[in-house]
Amino acid sequence: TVVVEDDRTGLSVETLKRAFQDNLFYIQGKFANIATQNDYYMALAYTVRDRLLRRWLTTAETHTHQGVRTVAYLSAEFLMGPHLGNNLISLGIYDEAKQAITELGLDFDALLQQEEEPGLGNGGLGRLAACYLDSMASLDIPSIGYGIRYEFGIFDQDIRDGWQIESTDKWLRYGNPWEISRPEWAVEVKLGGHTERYTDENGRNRTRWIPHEVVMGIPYDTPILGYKTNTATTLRLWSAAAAESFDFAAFNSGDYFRAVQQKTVSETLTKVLYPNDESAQGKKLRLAQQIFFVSCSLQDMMLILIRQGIPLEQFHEKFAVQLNDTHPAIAVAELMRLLMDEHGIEWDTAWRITQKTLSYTNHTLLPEALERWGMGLFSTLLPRHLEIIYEINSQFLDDIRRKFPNDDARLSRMSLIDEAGERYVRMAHLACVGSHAINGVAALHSELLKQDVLRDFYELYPEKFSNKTNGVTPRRFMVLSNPRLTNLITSKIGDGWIKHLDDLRKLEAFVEDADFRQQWRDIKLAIKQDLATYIKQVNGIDVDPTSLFDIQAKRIHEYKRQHLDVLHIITLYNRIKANPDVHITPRTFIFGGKAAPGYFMAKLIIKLINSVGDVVNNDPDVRDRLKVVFLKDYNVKFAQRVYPAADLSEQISLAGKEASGTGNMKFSMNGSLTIGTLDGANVEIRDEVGAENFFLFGLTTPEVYELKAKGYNPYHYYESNPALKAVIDRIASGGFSNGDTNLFNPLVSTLLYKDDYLLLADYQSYIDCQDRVSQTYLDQEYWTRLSILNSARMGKFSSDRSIREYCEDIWYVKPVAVELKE
Ligand code: 26Q
Repeated sequence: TVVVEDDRTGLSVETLKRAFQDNLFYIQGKFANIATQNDYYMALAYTVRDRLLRRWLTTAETHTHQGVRTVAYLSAEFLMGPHLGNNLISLGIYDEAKQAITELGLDFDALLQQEEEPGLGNGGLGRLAACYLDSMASLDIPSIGYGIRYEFGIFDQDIRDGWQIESTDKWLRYGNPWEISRPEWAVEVKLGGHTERYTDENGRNRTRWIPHEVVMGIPYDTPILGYKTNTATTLRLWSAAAAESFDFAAFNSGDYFRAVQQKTVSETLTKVLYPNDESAQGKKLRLAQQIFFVSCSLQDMMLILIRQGIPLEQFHEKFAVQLNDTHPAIAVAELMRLLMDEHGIEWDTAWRITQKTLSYTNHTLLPEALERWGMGLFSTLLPRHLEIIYEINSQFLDDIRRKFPNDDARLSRMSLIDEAGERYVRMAHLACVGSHAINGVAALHSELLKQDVLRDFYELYPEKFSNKTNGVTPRRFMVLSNPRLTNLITSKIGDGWIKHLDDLRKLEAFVEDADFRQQWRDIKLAIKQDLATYIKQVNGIDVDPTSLFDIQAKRIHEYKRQHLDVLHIITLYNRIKANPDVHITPRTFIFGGKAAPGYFMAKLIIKLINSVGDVVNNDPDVRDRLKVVFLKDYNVKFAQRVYPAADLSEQISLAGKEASGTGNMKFSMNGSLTIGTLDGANVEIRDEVGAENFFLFGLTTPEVYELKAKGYNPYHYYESNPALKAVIDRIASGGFSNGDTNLFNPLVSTLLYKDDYLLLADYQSYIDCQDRVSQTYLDQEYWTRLSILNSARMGKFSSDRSIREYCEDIWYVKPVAVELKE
């Protein structure tokens, strides 16, 4: 008998080839002889999407019919990375697809590289949301991600003359095969205007909001398939559109142009992602983006219940809503408003529902990153929300008075309204009051929240607080990004580790196997060779793949201290200049990361890295022992190639500043060693891998507080440490700026006279530690043992573990199996 698989679902190589050619013709509308690389990519993407659809629709149907509680993950950012490779892995047809494409005479890897990633996030927070969607789907947790479909994501970065140049990220230019728009499920969002009281048909006093403006939210859905399971959840992103029905007045009066103009105003709402991480300036458009996606999402959840005839009094039984930082914190007031004003539920009931529904994750300890909105702006855009916030605040302050009588200082510290000078709404306070659970993202961070940033809230509601250490998905950051290492690991311990990352411990049994160590080393070298080829192509720099690849890849920020890394490079350079025959372990210093466009100091750090590179890379005295490379336009797609290539991962933020970090986990899983401070999740990584397998340096958080309290004087370190002085002097005297002593002056004087992030205090400890790294690298057998142990002991940092903890302690949700019907 001849069995012919369905072209839309069949998984054999033959069927994949047929389906691909079919899609090239019928979707892209091309004969093969004129098809572009992008046409081929699209044809493959649609071939894969077809194979997700049955699971996707069946998952939605199963969750609806079972009436289970669903996690709604609200995030202003989802940094998903390319979908194609990941979906092939989840479907379990990566090898089949590769064979099919190769047999058609095409370059499979080139097709994967063709995908333009949706860069709808800045960095760690957005990528965490993406890892959590992957883990929730992989663990069969009913879940949906809600966010914003920015037309322009994080800017593209180019480097010209050593400086960062930004350009717009036109990710939708060639279409997006992964999303399906659902205009039939559009909702309306109100903005501006004023409120009115009225008495309803039951004689109750109600409030009505007469907006200045109404914007439509159109949902775009992307399937999120779990790894080797039938569960495929949804990422639902909202795009703003003009409410056609709204400005009838303008149409009717014949003011066609005003009506069309209104349309462009509405549509600017979701035009662009704000590119500043870790700093919150109060921009009106940003607040409008927040209320827009939060209102769309909450209305959407309500419609899902209403369509099923479920009363909204059960809202909290059907949805657990997680707030990814304070960006969606307006949900506290918006959920209250929708329940009361739009659905007639009484305050007390609405408040119980709200608190039981919402929970809040904090991602920062930096005071400048705490969101607050000026009262003028807030009341103009959200007059009704402000009334609700005042009422929440008045009840909240009564609560505090009962528990802490006669403590006015506490009242003003905790109030939802900052009244010290100009008045502001404090979004973190709103999130804390409106949620039943508050968490930090690493053990140290959660402790510091309780002791410091949210101390008053901890004293009032200790039971709300917990820690949920971040994790990352091993599907994308090992299986997809590092196939060679994945195959080696699987050949030794089977593939169970991909879903149960703790199983990596089984690798410890092979640490003393010289053959295994050789294979481990060979793989690392091959990956480094690939990156060296890329560096040659893009940067035109020759790097030695056997040199120590020392990588710092993350957003550029003073607290992350990329410039401390630079001080080390210059220290080595000075040693060479003093004695060209000095022994130096050859190193390639690799940096990647974007600076917020308005963050001058971060941009100057990029310029410094490139300037130091120009000098060091071209000085014959260096004899190619040191190379410095800045990799432009660091994004998820590129990150996947970078993590596996590192020997050493730089995690050198000042203790007490990095909430968690997640790049630290991705590097270590792929067999990189870490040089790091006791900050964020580094503390837990070191606990897991063992102190003897981690290069630790620097002040601890209490030491930082102590030093600052007694009066920190950076200049003293400069004066009393000749090596440090020589480094700073070389920068200041124009050694990396052709004699120009002005260029880096802002950086130099900040270090000498302010140094908020204590680079000079940590300098010697860092240099000593780096010297131990260089010494250790000379013994390749020993280094390889440490590398293997790092991977083997990273099980805790799977985002699957994080998600299990959220499910258990905060969301109270359980897995739901999805059965595919024939
Ligand atoms: C806020 C207001 C206005 C404009 C922009 C913003 C904004 C945007 C993005 C503020 C902060 C962010 C991003 C923060 C972020 O990525 N934080 C990181 O979160 C990771 C996941 O928990 C942690 O691992 C990192 O330590 C933390 O820095």
